[in-house]
Amino acid sequence: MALELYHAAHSTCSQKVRICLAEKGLEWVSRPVDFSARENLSAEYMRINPNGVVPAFVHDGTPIIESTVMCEYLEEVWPNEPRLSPEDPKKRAAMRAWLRFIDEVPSMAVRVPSFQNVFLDRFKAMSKEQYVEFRDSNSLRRDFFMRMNHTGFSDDEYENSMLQLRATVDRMEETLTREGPWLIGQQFTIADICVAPLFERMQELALSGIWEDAPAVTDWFSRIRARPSFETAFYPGSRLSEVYPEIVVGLEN
Ligand SMILES: N[C@@H](CCC(=O)N[C@@H](CS)C(=O)NCC(=O)O)C(=O)O
Repeated sequence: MALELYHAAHSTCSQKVRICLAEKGLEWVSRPVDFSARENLSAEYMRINPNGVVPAFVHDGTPIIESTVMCEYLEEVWPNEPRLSPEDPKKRAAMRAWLRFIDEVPSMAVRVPSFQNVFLDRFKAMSKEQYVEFRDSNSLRRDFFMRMNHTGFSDDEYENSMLQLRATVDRMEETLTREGPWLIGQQFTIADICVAPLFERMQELALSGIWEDAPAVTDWFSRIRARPSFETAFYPGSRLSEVYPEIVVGLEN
């Protein structure tokens, strides 16, 4: 069964699907999407993912989009290799609540420091007119690029994203302390997978101080990083520090 993954090496949403694929031991065909060439907004790609974002995969000719939905799809089509969701409906509901929270809160919040501290230079290099043209070419993301503006997010917006990331850590710390070692107790699930690349991103952005006083989260992150699937998903060249070495190294100081 051919599984073609449209993705970007350093995109956190792509990384979570790649962890899931690696956990399941599935073969896939790589279809890289180049943001700088705006391939994500090309008519050809928009036929696969009308949201103009990565990842997406095409499985036996059918496009499947939304990274969390894609992880759940993999779980449904390949349920036991290994199982990555609980059988008990109450625990499944708890997992899905985490997935919703992860999509709505930290996945959104982490974009602010990512763009502010790393990707912004790419936009600053544009003239005002080029930026407006770029911003307006993507109606679904226009609001985000309005808020970022040509010169960066407001202090309030940046602070708000930090508070949301900290609230995520607090919620995870409480859950992991009460019923770890994973977010859904004994079972490693898609919920752990979906939030892990956000921690890797924060670490690369020199934001690991957000969880330095959260021992259960620190332990959770080191265990998830030690899984072979993590290494497979973060193949050489897929870390932010490899794509933007000159910027990310500067963040450490
Ligand atoms: N809800 C979507 C979000 C996907 C998303 O935002 N992808 C980012 C990369 S992580 C993207 O494609 N960005 C394109 C851009 O910045 O123009 C999902 O989870 O698949």
